[in-house]
Amino acid sequence: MQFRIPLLACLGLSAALLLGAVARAQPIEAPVLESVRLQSAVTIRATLGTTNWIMVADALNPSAWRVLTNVVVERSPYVFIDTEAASWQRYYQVMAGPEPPVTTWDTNEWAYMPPGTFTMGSPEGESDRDGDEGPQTEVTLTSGFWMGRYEVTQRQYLAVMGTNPSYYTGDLDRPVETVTWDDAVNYCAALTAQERATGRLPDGWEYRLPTEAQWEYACRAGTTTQFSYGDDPAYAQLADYGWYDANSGSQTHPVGQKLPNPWGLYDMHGNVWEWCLDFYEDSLPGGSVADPVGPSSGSSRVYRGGCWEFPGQMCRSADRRRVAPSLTDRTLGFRVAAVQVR
Ligand SMILES: [Ca+2]
Ligand SMILES: [Ca+2]
Repeated sequence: MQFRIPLLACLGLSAALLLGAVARAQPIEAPVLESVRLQSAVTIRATLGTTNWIMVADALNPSAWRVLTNVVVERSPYVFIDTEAASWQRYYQVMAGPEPPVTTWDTNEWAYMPPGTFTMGSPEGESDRDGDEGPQTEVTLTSGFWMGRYEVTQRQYLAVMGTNPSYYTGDLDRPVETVTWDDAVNYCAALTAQERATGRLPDGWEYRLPTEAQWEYACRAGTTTQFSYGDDPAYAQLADYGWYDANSGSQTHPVGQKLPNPWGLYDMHGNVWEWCLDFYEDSLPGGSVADPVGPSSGSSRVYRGGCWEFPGQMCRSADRRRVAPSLTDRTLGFRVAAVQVR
């Protein structure tokens, strides 16, 4: 008699994956179930020293691949343990990375955004589109960067800055809000100084607000639809991915409670709006551009992604908002990128 535990696997693009899950049969004695596996062990065979991305998809939706993490293969075969909940019912594949990114960051907190090209802005026919979401622009980001999987929490802000300006207190895992653009920039600078002092931040890297293009690239995660999970003109699925006026109960919520986007980022749609680095301009540049940083001067800064207080249309991937950088609001927070500066 055998016990089979339902692990699902599909073979990868560049290396075979083996998922082992069969308890050893004892043909004569009564069967004993020695352990129940709650995690998946994924075996990778690949060239030593190469970086490989482990991709996962929900068993019910195998087309929705996302990057779980990247690993540098130091021996082959290499065994990777997926520690996330419900890992036993996932599909896996592994893809070769373009080059080894710096692997300083804890992949539970940070996701690597590979260099690439995407279409920024929305098509003219997109439902509930605003006029400043065009013309659609082909944007190339020539460097990979790391993006916080979560909005900066009150716990993180308090640890770095020593204060918590937030309106919705009572749970430090809620996102920090009621921060000016300068507060957000100062947090990034303080975090950079702190992590440099401890030797955790590699030379040539710093923490920064994402540019608006980096933010939308990370939000879209390879998608071209209204949301990173597809088109949803009636906002029928948005509650699975974010907090907005229809489901928030008029307040922020602890980060990371909804489904992530395809690159493993949480709350890119809703919860708190997120400051970006750029000054606001009422149109996109159009054509093809590389590493855009927005206009060189202006009176307002960009913020993106929708929030708990406003309708679903403002949570769309392309939606843009602006405000004076000195303003604070209980709907407005930020997330941090780690970028290479030289
Ligand atoms: Ca958000
Ligand atoms: Ca807008």
